[in-house]
Amino acid sequence: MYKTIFITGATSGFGKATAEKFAKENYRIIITGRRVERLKAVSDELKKNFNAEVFTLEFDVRNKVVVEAAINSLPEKWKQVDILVNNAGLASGFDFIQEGNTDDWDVMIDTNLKGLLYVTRAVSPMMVERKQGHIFNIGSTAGKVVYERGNVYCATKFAVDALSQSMRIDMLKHNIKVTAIHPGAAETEFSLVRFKGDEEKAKQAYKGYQPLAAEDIANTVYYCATLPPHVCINDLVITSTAQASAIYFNKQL
Ligand code: NDP
Ligand code: 8X3
Repeated sequence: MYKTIFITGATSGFGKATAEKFAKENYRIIITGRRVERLKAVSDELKKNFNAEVFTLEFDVRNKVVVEAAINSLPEKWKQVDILVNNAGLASGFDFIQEGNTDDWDVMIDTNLKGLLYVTRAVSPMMVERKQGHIFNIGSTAGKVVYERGNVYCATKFAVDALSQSMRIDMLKHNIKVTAIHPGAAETEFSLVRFKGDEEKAKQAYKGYQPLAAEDIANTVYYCATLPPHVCINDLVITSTAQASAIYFNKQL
C-alpha cells in the first residue's frame, strides 16, 4: 500500500532531498513552502523522475489561519498522512545578543517554533484518529549545545528538542512515533538565508571540511521511518565526521 508523507519546507535543502528520497521509494508526497515556483519545479521533477503522486500546498508556517485552512483543504485521500516532517525553519542573522535584530528574532521564533506547532496541531489529529503515524521534528546540534551568536536560533532549536520529548509523551497512547533529528552543519541554502544572501559568508561556513549533504538527512529520515512498527528512534544527533558538536570542528584551513 502507498504511504503518504507531508514535508514542510520542501523547496530546498533537507525538505527537497527528503521528498526525492521518499518519491523514489513510491510514497505519495505532500510538499509545502512559500516559493510557489519552486514548489512547482520540485513537484514536476518528482513526477518526471519517479512517477510520483505529488500534492503541493503553498503556505507560510507562521500564519496559523492559513496553515489550518491549507491542511483542512487537502482532498480526503491526501488526509491519510502517515509521516509528517516538520522541517521548515531557518536562522536569520548571526549577532551578539546586545546587537541582535529583533525582527530576526521574531522570524526565527515564529517559524522554527510556532510554525512547527501550527502544522503539528493541524496534521496530528488525522494521525490520532487512525491510531498510526510518525512525526519527525528537525532540530539541530544548535539545540543541544549553544554557541557564540547562536542565541535565539539555538533557543528555538532547544525548544524543538523539548517539544519533541513532550509530543512523544502526548502521542504515546495513540501509537504515534515522534523522532527528533538534530543535524550538524549541512550545505544547503541555510547559511545563505542566515547571512541574508551574502554568498561569501555562506561559503565560509563550509570551508576546510566536508559538511553533511541534504541527502544524508533524507536517508536518515527514511531509515527511521522504515523501522519495524514496534521500534522508534526518539532522538538522533548526526554530524559530518569533521564535526563533534555545535562548537568543535576539525577544519583544514
Ligand atoms: P534551506 O534554507 O535549504 O531550506 C529551508 C526550507 O524551509 C525551505 O524549503 C523554505 O521554503 C522553508 N521555510 C523557511 N521559512 C518558511 C516559512 N516561514 N514558511 C514555510 N516554509 C519556510 O535550509 P535547510 O534545508 O538546511 O533547513 C531545513 C531545516 O533544517 C531547518 O529547520 C534548519 O533550521 C534545520 N537545520 C539545518 C542545518 C544546516 O546546517 N543546513 C543543520 C541543522 C538543522 P520557502 O523559502 O520556499 O518557504
Ligand atoms: C544549523 C547548523 O551549525 O549553524 O542548525 O547551528 S548550525
